Amino acid sequence: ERFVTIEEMEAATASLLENGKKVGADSWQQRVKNQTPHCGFGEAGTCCRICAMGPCRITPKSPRGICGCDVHGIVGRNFLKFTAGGAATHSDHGREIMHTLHQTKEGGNYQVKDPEKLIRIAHEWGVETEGKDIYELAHEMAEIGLMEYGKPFGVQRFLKRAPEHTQELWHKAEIEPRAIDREVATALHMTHMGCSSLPEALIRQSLRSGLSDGWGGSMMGTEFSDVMFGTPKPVDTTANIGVMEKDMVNIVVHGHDPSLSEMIVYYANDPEMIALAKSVGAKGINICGVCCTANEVAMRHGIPMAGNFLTQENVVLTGACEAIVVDVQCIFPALGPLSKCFHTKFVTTSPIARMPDSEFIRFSADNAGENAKSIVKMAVENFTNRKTDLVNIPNQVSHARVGYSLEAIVKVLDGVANSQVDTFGTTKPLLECVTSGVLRGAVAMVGCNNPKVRPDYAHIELMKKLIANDIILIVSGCSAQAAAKAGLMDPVHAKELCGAGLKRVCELANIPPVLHMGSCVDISRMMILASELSKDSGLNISQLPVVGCAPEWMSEKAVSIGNYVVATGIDTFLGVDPYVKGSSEICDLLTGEHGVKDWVEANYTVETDIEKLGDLMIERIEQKRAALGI
Ligand code: NFS
Ligand code: SF4
Repeated sequence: ERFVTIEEMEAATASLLENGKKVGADSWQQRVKNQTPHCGFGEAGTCCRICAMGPCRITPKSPRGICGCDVHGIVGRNFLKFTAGGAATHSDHGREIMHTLHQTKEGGNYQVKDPEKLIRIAHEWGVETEGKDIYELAHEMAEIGLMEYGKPFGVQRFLKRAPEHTQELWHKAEIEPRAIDREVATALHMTHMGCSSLPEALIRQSLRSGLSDGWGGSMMGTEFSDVMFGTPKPVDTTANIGVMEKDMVNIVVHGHDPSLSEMIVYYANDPEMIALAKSVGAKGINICGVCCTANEVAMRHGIPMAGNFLTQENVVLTGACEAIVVDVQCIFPALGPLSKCFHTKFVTTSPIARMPDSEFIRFSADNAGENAKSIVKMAVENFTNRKTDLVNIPNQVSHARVGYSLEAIVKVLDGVANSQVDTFGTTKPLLECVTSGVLRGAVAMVGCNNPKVRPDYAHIELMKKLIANDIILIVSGCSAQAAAKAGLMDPVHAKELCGAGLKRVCELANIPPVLHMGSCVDISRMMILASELSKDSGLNISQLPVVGCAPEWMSEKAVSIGNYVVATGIDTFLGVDPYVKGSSEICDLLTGEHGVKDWVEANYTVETDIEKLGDLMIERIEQKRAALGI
């Protein structure tokens, strides 16, 4: 199959829900019905429950809370808290990676696979590398990186990667992020009862704590994951629910930190484990992924992607999932009771994400090998408990080429470069395509699914519309999986959906029109790409015909991302309102001409009509082109 339509995917989900009914399984589709309509105060952001005099709800009759806070202060505080939650989460993932880096050793569970990248970052950070053993350097870098979380003075080291102009804007706006934990703590301090209720101050701190994520915690997560597990290169894989194998032991990895999934992948290839799988009647062991973990292992090992956020229950509903192994973030607590309806083992591994009805196998750098092996073994032994009459794997699989790290993009661009040698190894060939109009621009599409938007529909339809208009897509997170499932990353066929210019670029560079850049922490890669484009063109980031989009976002992390993408100078388009519509002042600051736009030269657009959202992005890209006279 070339392309899988949204209707076909929905039909597959319907058949899986039927499967679930046979065993009395609950589903998010049902729970959405139970929760609708949502509380109007919560949706507008006008409910405050940060002190015990409340909760206070703002209405025309009661325009202020008991403390006297008005609606703008309440909405602004809620927005900042939401951001801080996301920044803390991404950054803590980055911190775990730094701890893993600190545990690397020759021949150990974790090693340095990209020493060149480690040395490159060490030089950037002014760390002496001469005469040092690579593991000695890794440990030193880990300690310095961990200090970025709590250092008493100074700002984030990676800010220097941004163009000078961007750094100046941050400095002037007083939003350069200091220690990462400090920005989270400052946000929580500001939002305590009786602290900040001035909208401008709350939004400035939202940008600042977002930046501490994108140019701090997430960037470290990405960069040092590459150091340990390898910098992604283009690799072919498959996506959609049909990647689960009827005759094999299926282990689904779900969550975010590659420290877990890398080890599971390793032991699934262990001859001893494969022999064990054969001895229980399976043809082998099939690992597939869900959510950002899927992105991590797809990009580095070509592991198939079974689904994204709102299809996480589907993998269990196939009746063919021996184990779903999770670490942190975006894991439905529903997986506990759901797995009980089938033979599936639901294995939690992190003290950060403990859930009822799961088997907890605590995972850490020193026991990673043993524990990964015992999880794989548990899954294999569970194969014989499968109820064959409940097995239903919809036959939907798409081909996808993934693995477009910045390093990989620069390399493929050499394919479209003209003979001028000075363009090799830079983003200049891409800029040439944009300047000449062969490409109109680029959209960074990211983020989750949300039942408020027809799941995957917005991602897929917007991408199709954009590539037909010669706009190249750079994607990550669950958006990337939506694209892969639909066939939009098919290296052979996806270009058929493009306008003539983009099609030509795909042919020359041998790339799909939708480039998979990784997980959500990898949106930091997009920030570096934008910076490189700016430096190579001499334009400010905000002048580039590039916008960001999260059409179906749902998590706190997504709001943190939105804030750092905007703060980096990239206009950002959302398909779901971040609970701010209750305050005209907050909306003006975020979406108007004289709020964040005055500080960082970019702002938000919120539009829940997806068709319109696409038109607005194209319009913005064309405006930026017109302003440049191209
Ligand atoms: Ni991103 Fe990854 Fe997906 Fe949304 Fe969740 S998996 S970090 S938050 S749901 S894109
Ligand atoms: Fe109400 Fe003010 Fe307390 Fe919020 S901080 S719950 S608005 S009294």
